[in-house]
Amino acid sequence: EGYNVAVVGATGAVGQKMIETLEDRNFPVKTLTLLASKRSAGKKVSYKGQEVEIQEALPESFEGIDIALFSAGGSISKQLAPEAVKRGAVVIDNTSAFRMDENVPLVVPEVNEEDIKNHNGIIANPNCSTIQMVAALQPIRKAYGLNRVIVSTYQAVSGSGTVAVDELKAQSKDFLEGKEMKAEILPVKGDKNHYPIAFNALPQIDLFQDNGYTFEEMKMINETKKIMHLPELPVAATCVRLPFFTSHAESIYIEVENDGVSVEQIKALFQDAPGVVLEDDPASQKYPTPLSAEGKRDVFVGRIRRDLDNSKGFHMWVVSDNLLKGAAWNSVQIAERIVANNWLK
Ligand code: A2P
Ligand code: 11C
Repeated sequence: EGYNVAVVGATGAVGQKMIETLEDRNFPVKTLTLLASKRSAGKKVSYKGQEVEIQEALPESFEGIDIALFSAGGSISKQLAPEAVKRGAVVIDNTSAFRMDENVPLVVPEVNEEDIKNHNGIIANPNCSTIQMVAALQPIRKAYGLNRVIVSTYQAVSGSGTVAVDELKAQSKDFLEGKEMKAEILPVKGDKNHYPIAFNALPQIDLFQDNGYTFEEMKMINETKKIMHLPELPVAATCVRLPFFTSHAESIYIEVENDGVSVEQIKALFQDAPGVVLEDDPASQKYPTPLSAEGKRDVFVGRIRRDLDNSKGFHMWVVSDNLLKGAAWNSVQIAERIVANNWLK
């Protein structure tokens, strides 16, 4: 018994984690359909000790599917998600294709699980850097309100997919061997110029918009307002790619609404916040890092301190595995909430 589940983009950085997370969580899978491009058809992936063959993703692939997890890029979602919905599937889409569509709930279960029930077949999974930020902001917002948010990110290359991971490896090797580094993918495959990521920092994630912000920055800004149901919340973001493989880190400045909130009170909020773990003790040098968060489903918070000039201002450091809570786990978590609440419809 269980559900007929499809993963679209099964060979990708996120798709592989989706398969692992379904397995780790013992999700009630009746059949698992793994879909990717024609190039991957026939490759085999193991799931619970069984070999599952990858098939080319086509409209007909979704016949009989109950839940489809998409992570094969926005254009594939735009083409195939409506085909899946037409055939009765609920789509959980990990691309930016439908996130800002007002008929599509954009969900981080720790923040707005209830929005799932308004779905019309598609539920959007937010951008990875947005997810970990709103998970950390929600307990603070509930207790003390939020006046504004300013975030700077330190993002892993796996956010740009397996090709970017391979590029960082190749450049690192070339650099250490004294050879010239070849840059063909980052900062953005589809932009004109490419710069090395190895031993570097690139202040461009995704394409520049007319307002001077990148699309990644605008995703953090717009998605945060939608998920938190705070359309007027002032949010500013600077997104930077760094040369490590997994987990995004963020330096977040917030101003709360209430007066007289202490650092200890903010720390106490994270003691029982769902999905968020406090790792904060300067005396013992305890704080999360991209390596310490890798492979874990939680969002980790540390370095909480009060601003020296604004008594309502606080700074904090938030780290999470971009492929898990930022993508695969948040998607599977949405699927779990759908099943638990009978929201498949
Ligand atoms: P494939 O491996 O067959 O190209 P990543 O972001 O890690 O690079 O992964 C992208 C994912 O999207 C891969 O699973 C990739 O499959 C999949 N994909 C790319 N193009 C298509 C397509 N035309 N149809 C279905 N899946 C696709
Ligand atoms: C990155 N945040 O790290 C991006 C990847 O909108 O789902 C995820 C893109 C998205 O490059």
